Amino acid sequence: MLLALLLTCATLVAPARAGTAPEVTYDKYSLTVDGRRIVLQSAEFHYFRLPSQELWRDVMEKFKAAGFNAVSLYFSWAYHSPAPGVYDFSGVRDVDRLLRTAHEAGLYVIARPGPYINAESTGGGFPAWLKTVPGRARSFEPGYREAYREWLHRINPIIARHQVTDGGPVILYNAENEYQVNTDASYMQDIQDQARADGITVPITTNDCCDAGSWSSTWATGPGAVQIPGVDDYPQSFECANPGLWGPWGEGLTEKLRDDIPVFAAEYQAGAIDLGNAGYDKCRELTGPAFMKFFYKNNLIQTGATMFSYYMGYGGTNWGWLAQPNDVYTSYDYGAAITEARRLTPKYDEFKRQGYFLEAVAPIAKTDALTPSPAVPAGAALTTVARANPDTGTQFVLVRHTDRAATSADSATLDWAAPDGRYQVPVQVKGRDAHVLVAGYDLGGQRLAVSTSSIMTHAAIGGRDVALLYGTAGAPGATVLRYASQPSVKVLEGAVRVAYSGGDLRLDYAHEGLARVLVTGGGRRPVLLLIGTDEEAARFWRASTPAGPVLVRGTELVRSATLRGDVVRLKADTASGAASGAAAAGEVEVFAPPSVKRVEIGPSSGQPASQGSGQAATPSSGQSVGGGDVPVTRTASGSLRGVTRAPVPADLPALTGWRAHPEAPEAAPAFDDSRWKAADHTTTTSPHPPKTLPVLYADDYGFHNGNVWYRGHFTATGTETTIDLNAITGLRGNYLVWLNGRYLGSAAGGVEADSGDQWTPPNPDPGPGHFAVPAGVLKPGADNVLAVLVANMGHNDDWIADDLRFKQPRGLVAASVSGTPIAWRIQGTAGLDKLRGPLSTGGLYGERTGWHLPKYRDKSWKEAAPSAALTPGVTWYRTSFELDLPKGQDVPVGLRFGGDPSPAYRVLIFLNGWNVGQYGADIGPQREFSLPAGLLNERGTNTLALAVTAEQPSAGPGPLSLFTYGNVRGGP
Ligand code: IPT
Repeated sequence: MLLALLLTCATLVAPARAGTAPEVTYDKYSLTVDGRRIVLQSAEFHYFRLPSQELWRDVMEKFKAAGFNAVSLYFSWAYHSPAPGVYDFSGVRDVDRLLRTAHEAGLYVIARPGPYINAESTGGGFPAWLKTVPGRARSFEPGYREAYREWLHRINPIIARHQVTDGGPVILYNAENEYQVNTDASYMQDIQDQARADGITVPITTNDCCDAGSWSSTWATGPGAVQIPGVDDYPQSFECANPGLWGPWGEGLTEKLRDDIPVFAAEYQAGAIDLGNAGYDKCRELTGPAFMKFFYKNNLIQTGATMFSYYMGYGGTNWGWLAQPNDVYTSYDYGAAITEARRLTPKYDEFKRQGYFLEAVAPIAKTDALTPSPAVPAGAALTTVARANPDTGTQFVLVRHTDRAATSADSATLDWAAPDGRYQVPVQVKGRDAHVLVAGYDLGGQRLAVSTSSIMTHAAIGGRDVALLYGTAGAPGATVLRYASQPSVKVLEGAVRVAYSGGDLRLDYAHEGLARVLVTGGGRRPVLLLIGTDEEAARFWRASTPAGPVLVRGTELVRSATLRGDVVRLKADTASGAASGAAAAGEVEVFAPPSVKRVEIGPSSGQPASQGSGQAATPSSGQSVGGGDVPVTRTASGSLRGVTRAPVPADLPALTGWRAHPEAPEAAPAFDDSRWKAADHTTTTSPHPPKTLPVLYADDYGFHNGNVWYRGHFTATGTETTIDLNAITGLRGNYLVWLNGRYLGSAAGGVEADSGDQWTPPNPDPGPGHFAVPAGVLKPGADNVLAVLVANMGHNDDWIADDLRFKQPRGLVAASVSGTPIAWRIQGTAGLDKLRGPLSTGGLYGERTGWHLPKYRDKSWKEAAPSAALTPGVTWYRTSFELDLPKGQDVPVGLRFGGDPSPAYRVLIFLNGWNVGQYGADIGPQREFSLPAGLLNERGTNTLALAVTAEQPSAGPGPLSLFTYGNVRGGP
């Protein structure tokens, strides 16, 4: 028995021996990677929502710079597979490069290839062709089984060759996604068996939703059980319109699912989908720093969680037809810490404060609950919760309001029985906040007895410790350090009271600005204490170099640093500097070893300069393309302080020279549709039986994305009076109808709610459109043509694994012209755009003819701006513009619609041929669209094309303009 136990422990936590491959193990406390316990601090990123490989690096470097040590990656099957057996992993779909980039950025990877991913992505990640495959999706049924195995056998080997055991970044493999409805153990087991067969050796996880008991604990040892189940938590809900909410969906404490595994917050809310069209700024507020401080710290200390993956770290864009139509529009900004345009927000600052702490203070990776926690005086409005590391004794104490929702400022003196003695120390919680305080900690060469400031980070730099502590502006703080004899203390900046007695050096202060205290002697190496407010602390960056860490105060972002000779070289982004007139704004201060005398800012010298940013400078050149030398002076703190160079302003051209062309020749009776597919199926594999024959479901004819055209030919008797149609488009979709070239009007298409589910039968009349046959339009005895343009807004997800929603048809689902037989033809996307992939291009005439592509010659089109009046149908606009954005700077550019949006039209936006979004009052609240570098030619010609579908006469969607989201010197 004992031997068995020992063996189990050995297999779970054995550190890698020298010379063997690193391995990923775990015990009840935490993951151990290559012999080192880690707190997993991961953020979610969807490469498919950022179609620009160079920008993947930017996002991941920003994650790393915030103290994340991992990135969680869904892989979207739909993004890679246009048809059964056809897969593409090139260009923006090059996931080998993605995984390499993660590795280069210094991040571990949680690989989440589904097969089902949800993610508000079309089909929940399922390719639409899967809708025509028999066998219930997300089950072990034949049909689906062959299909998902095909995907896994394509994606798994790529993931496998990037595992940590092979020198790559992948440490975990997540099977399926929130698979808690209609669960099928054989399926769940098979996903894991396929992964193992394909060479996946790292632990397998899964993310449970809602009912944390289901999959993980009930079947903990049976078929389908994974090694490390985790839980998804979204305590703030998705009600962005009401950002003052406080945990409407629970306390957000991640459950411990099994005794032998760490607590794993597999998806923890870090933003929200904008269900109510409130705009993502409101979502960012709903999930802002106050929420992060309270909920994340509670989770850390109350549950002892050591595995966190925050959803989303960066949201991105539902470009093309990537969106699942019911919950999202083009932007998937998500109110995340990093915006869609890759800008950093106050949420990023909070991630950085927490992430740096988890990274620097190693004992937090292994703790048990500790009682009693430090005492709060009776009647105080505050509560403490404590944990301690069983090996070091280090204590971690959460201080928060007793009433979770309290917004008051409350203070108390804690009576703290810490490992080094008993201390009375002041704490304050101001508004919705919480603090994690530390006692009994070997902080570098120091002994921290107790502190009521939070530790952000500390580093041994040049023979001394530099420790960064912080607290709420104005709140009192006390820090006690232990010494063998009385040290000498110099308060360099700030108001700090110093007292020494019996080995305790006690500092008392209020958090204001940034206080600096230098302590030398006392039997220890020197320490520089930097004690700031939350805001001051967030201005610091920590970067590792082979010669040890450096700390940097200021700049927008420090991506990495190198030390060579007397030079520290920062790969940093700077937004302002001396040239801006506000010298202090561009200040940079570097804490490096004393041998360092010079500061350079530019591309890192250790790696090849990235595209467009020029060659790396040599230390002696004194100039570098990305920023160059920063003149510095040495401060009393021993740091180097200077002012960075400001970025060059970026000029954007006005959008002029528009040309327009009407589309929709398909509406005209004489249009030649003889090469279109005949829509003549009489059967379908769809679980939704057809209401009229032939079956008109677009997916059944291989047309899966974007608009689809139907032309129905019938020999009129002359007595037809009504045209009765029914179409399913997904939410926000519509369809337009012409008879013999006469526009009859439009109707709204059926939506997900119409598909029914396992409890409710499908709506028999999902997207009705009834049109009277106008007098004089029919040609009795001759060929009459009914033309219908149906929007396909994307495919429903399969969250409840019932097939009915996911397999809800798109396109016409019923059609009748007073009972007269109709012969149908159908046309959607023409061919596959290999560069842009299966989700970019739909079936509009202009798309089939290449009007959206840069090379199309539009000289014959008439000059007209997109604000001109619209008639029903489709009108295209094109223009081109030249950019000459400054080199070595990161200037994200957007496109803004300036007019009042109308529900009368919808606009597809193409940048250099890439569908970058959809605009319209019915589509969502979005007015600004990101034009990501990579798709955008930052120094050269760009083409914009708009396809405007108007369902009624109206003013056009213009005027349009370009704008910048920001401008920094530096960049990825
Ligand atoms: C959970 C999904 O796992 C994830 O893919 C995404 O859809 C996210 O939520 C919401 O943005 S679903 C959970 C909220 C029930």
